[in-house]
Amino acid sequence: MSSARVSIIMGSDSDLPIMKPAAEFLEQLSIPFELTIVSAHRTPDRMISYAQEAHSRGVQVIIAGAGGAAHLPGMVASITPLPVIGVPVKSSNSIDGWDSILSILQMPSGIPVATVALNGGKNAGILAATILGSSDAGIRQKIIDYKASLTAAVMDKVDTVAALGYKGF
Ligand code: RP5
Repeated sequence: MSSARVSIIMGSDSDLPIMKPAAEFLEQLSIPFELTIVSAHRTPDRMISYAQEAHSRGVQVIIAGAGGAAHLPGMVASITPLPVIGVPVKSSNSIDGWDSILSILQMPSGIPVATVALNGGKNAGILAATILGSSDAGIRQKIIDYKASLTAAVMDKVDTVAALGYKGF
C-alpha cells in the first residue's frame, strides 16, 4: 500500500505547470501525495483501473486536472468512492478555458466534482488538505495556521500602505 493520502492526476504532462502548485502546497504541509498522468482519452483502461483502486491504496482525495474536452475528473468521479477535486486547465486545445470549466463543472446529478477556478491548481491542493483536515486535527491546525499567514500578509500591506501612502507603496 502506498502512503499517499492525496492523488494528483492530470490528462497530460502539458498540464503539469498548472498542477505543480497543488503538489507544492501538500509538500509544504507534509501531506503525502502521488502525482501521475492519467488520460481519459489516451489511456482509458488505466483511468478505470486507477479510479477503481486508488482508495484501496490509502488515497483519500483525488485532484484531477484536464483541459479542453476535460473528461478525466468526471469519469474518475463516476468510478471512485473518493471526493474528486477538478482543475480546469486552459490547455493548447482549449478554446478559451470555458470548455474545460464546463466539462468539469456541469456534472449530472449523482456524480459531483468539486471544481476550482481555471488553472486553480493551488486551490485544489488547499481544498484537498482542508478535506483531510476535517477529520485530522494535525492537518486542520496547519490550515488554521495557513489562513492566519494570509491574514498577516495582508495586514503587513495595510501597515505599509498606511505608512508610505499610495504613491510610495
Ligand atoms: C487534455 O488535453 C489534457 O488534460 C491536456 O490539458 C490537453 C492537451 O494535451 P496534450 O495534447 O498537450 O498532451 O486531455
